[in-house]
Amino acid sequence: MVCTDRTFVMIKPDGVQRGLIGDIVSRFERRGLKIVAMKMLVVSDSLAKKHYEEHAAKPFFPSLVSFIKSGPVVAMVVEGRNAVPIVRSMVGATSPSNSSPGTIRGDLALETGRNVIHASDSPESAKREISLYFDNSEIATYKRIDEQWLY
Ligand code: RTP
Ligand code: MG
Repeated sequence: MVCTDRTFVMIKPDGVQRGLIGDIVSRFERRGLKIVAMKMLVVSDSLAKKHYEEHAAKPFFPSLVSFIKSGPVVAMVVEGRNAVPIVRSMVGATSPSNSSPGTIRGDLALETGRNVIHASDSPESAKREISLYFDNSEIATYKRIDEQWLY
């Protein structure tokens, strides 16, 4: 049975500037996850603050917000069974020094403040973050040719 669990993923400004978009998208595609929405944008101050509002009181909040606004990002909606935990496990730990090789941060990043990618940490966060970045009309419905072998 095809599944529609969805998560929100964003390649951060460092990932875009370092030319890592293709590598990162390819990992999700090869895993069997389906990209159902994707766009490049520069995040506004208000959107950055809303996105990371859970961290508003933390000392790193101002630098996190200014980093997220510092260049274009690639925002995506990724779909597939257990998409939220699977994508988090592919992303790795918040600190790249704790991220295993084979994860995106473990392969591609060195510092917590430059950790290449964001992914939702729960289905509730995914729903909230998807609606911050995408209208329903921007999310595609289609069948991937390998779906009958994935599920
Ligand atoms: P993200 O939300 O970006 O996917 O990262 P995460 O869930 O792995 O980590 P989270 O705790 O949500 O933190 C959000 C981002 O804030 C920066 N950060 N800096 N101690 C620090 O300096 C610190 N802690 C977190 C990181 O860029 C992290 O991804
Ligand atoms: Mg987080």
